Amino acid sequence: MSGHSWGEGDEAPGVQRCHERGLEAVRVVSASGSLLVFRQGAHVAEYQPGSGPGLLWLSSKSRFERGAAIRGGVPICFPWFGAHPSDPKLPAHGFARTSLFAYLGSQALTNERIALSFELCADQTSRALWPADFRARLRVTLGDALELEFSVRNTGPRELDYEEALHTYFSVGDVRQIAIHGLLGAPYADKVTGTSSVQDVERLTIASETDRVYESTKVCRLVDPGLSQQVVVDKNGSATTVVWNPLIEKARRLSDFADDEYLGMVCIESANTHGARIVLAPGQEHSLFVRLCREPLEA
Ligand code: TA6
Repeated sequence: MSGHSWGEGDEAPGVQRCHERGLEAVRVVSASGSLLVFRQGAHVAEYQPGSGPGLLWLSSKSRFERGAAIRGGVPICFPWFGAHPSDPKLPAHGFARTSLFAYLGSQALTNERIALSFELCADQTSRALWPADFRARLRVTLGDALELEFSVRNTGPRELDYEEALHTYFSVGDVRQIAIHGLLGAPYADKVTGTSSVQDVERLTIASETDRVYESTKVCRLVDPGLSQQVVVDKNGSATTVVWNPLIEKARRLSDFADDEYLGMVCIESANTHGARIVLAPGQEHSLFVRLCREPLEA
């Protein structure tokens, strides 16, 4: 799918179209922090809130080539999550993350917030992979937090049925010391053991390969003693929260993941998958909204 434009218009203060690692990108630098979004996949790759380390993890082994998935940041998974349900040759997590979005431009908003917008519309390439008509947009807003809104409109005459995720990779000090709060009581599918269970403790910690799909609409809090911070992951329009860390064995099997990098990351993904698919009638639209905010560790 090709984008329609590379944004010829004027930009908001601090916004610059650029090339990073050979790919078209948009960089924002403002009093609130900095942001880098690749046009391919409308992929938010870097986010640095104010001072302190970047919030998002990016593998040192990630590929940055047209059509290749970027390992880290916030991949957009659409219109399916994980492996394609019937064709293993199709890319995991759908085609949006390797498609060239159109860059629609930037906007200066109140409270010195800056918003970037990207769009992907169905075309013959996408229809060969998924026979549907859609208009997908990502709006990224940099302010005292990072807000991402992924919206899909059904522009065709038939019902649209899809899965989606903002597959966020967070940087952590040491994954063995973190705890994820907010999932207590949520049922989940454990993709490592193939079983189903319910989160029965408040603090979800990572001691082995973890790949869990929670039925949860709630706010999560990533408590990270290693970086002396916590990150609040708030969301709307998402019925599923996925928590993933490959730990060492799976990390070793991934070519774009250095063997010891699993220690410095965890995915908390805001999704609609595993029974929480989105179904849109012609003309209907759905938005998945995520707000990421770094806070000091609570005393
Ligand atoms: O979100 C968890 C997951 O589905 C895992 O099963 C693992 O495959 C991870 O995504 C990585 O996906 P990717 O396609 O980015 O390699």
